[in-house]
Amino acid sequence: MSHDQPSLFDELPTPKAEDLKKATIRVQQLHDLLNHANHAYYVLDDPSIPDAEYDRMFRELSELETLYPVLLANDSPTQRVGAAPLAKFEQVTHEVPMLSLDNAFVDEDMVDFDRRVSDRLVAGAEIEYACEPKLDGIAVSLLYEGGVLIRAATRGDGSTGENITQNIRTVASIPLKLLGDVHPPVLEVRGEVYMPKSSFDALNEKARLNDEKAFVNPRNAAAGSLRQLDSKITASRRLEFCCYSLGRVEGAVLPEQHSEILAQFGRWGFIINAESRVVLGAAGCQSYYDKLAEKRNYLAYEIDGIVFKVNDIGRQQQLGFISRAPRWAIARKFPAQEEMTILDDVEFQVGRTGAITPVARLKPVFVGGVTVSNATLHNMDEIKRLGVRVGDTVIIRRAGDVIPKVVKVVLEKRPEDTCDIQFPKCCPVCESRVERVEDEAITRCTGGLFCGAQRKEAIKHFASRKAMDIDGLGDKIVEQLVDENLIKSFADLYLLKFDEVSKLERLGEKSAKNLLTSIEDSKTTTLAKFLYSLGIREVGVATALNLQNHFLDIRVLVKASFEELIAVDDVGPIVAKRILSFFAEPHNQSVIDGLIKSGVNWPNIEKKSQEQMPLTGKTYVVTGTLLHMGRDQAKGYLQGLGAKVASSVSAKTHALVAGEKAGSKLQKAQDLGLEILDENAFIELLSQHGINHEN
Ligand code: I6G
Repeated sequence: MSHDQPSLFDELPTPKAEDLKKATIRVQQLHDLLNHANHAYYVLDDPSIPDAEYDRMFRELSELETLYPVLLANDSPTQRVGAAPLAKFEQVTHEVPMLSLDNAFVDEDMVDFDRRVSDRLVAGAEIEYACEPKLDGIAVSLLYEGGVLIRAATRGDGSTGENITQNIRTVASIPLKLLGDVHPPVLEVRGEVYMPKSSFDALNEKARLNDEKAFVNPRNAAAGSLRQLDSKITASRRLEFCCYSLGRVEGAVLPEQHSEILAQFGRWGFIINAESRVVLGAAGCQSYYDKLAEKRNYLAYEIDGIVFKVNDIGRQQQLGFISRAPRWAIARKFPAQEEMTILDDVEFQVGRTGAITPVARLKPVFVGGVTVSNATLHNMDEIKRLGVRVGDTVIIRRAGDVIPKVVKVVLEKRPEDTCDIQFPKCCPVCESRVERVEDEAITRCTGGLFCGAQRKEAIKHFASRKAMDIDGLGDKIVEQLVDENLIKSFADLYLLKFDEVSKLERLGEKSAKNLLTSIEDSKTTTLAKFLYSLGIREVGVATALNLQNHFLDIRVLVKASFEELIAVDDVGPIVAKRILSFFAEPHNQSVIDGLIKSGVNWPNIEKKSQEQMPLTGKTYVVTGTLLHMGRDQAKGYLQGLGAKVASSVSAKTHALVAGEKAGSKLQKAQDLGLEILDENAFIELLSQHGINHEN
């Protein structure tokens, strides 16, 4: 081998001092630029530079670190992507123990807490409390020296935890270096690592698609993600951190109010909970609790209670501790969202589209603030994944307003006489054949409207507010009408006689008359509502409106080809196929003919010009509660202006219309840096285009 050629074993050439100096300065600049961009994006929700610029700077920094390994620092933004896997976590001793909090379960516990605090302080005046949501995550301690994150640890038993520094470095909202120029030489920040609801849903959805075990709740998902020896896995999970207290501090004096310390943490680059407030006395605590209890389901993250702390640090010191818990703080808990109970039986329900869903019949249990005796088991795949049997002890979860779910079997409590769950061989209602479509987890009854269950559900849907809007035709009446064989198809509704209706249970003469008037009134509708009411699979309110605006005339729509259908906004190949097969079915054609013959009608629609469709090509999402109009009304306005209305936020979304209590969609839109219109801004947009929402 020629001596001119560098050998693999040669030392790397020493960089020229001048080049190294230049690189050092640039690396420092890139650290600052990337740290600020990261803070703006993940903490302030207000991106300061385009993603592409961030990526360019990130690449430049990585290249410099490869070229000059001496410049690769632990607090480099490139270290957020994860490092080499560990063999095990090292133990860490907390110099200031990480304590736990006393709990309050009922209103009176809070009054008692406030009284205990006041009595000890002999204060006279009402006590000021700092309050904030108690995030359902994992408590961690972050140690900064000279403003640089040098160690992160779990709480463990409060005295000893595990060193999870590599994993914590991957959490984007944790500063690797504190912002600002002045920070204590030693600072320990404590708080909660948690997984936002939207990230949890996405993670579990992926797990289900890959036939992997889903996490029971966001807390377990956060814990599982932090417990990874391979920090690249942690980096792939979207975790967040919210700080809530101070641990060790050396060489600096911090503010004398807890709320001020939090504000200082914010200036150093941490997320401070946006719901944090300071209130006065037990009454202030109660009203904060009530407000947050209402807001709980709409928050982007799960909380299991509220923490109240005496705001004044001097008073905290006066109060001190009692057996491992501070006397100056308390966690007021919300009703638990998970409980254990027994699975007594599994029944199979048939829905509007024939989907057969296993429903768990449970020993009644109080969970999430209500008594639950039924929970969904989704489908047979889910039953297999859970490994559940009748007689098992199961964990039920009811988070927010969603249907309670069976999330886990407690195998240790399994008795000997549990029974296997068998899927019915035929429809449990009409005994028709059942079929499982390839690639779908759902098994369906093939009976169509012959099946009483499907008929009931189809008619309930037909009569519902967003469909034909038949006031007074509630579920119980539909069930009686079908059971009494008074209606077999939608059009039969328009043939109902007073004598038939008035003899139904719970319907007097007056209600029967009113019902017949509502049925008559429903005949005049819109094409979109009519299409939605037919219950074509995959055709929701938004798609029905798109179909109406595109085809204008039902005679054109029923003859549309696949190519013509996929030219409609938001109609993809799957939806197009569903529409084609619906209109190809002779039975459905006669249902439509029958309804039109009964007098169902809608006004003709004129094709709008381009000027009347100024939002063409833009996709909007509407979320939260709008105070001046319904969400469907808002969607209708947008579609009328040519916009597409989608149900979920993605990079393709142009803007989000966010009403009150907007939850995870708002969070995601903020994450993506999308335009967000509150209700006033939306009303302004409408009025710019000549729409007055009050008309
Ligand atoms: O576990 C906790 C959750 C939230 C806390 C806490 C907190 O403040 C919002 N604060 C302290 C002081 C402790 N645990 C010990």
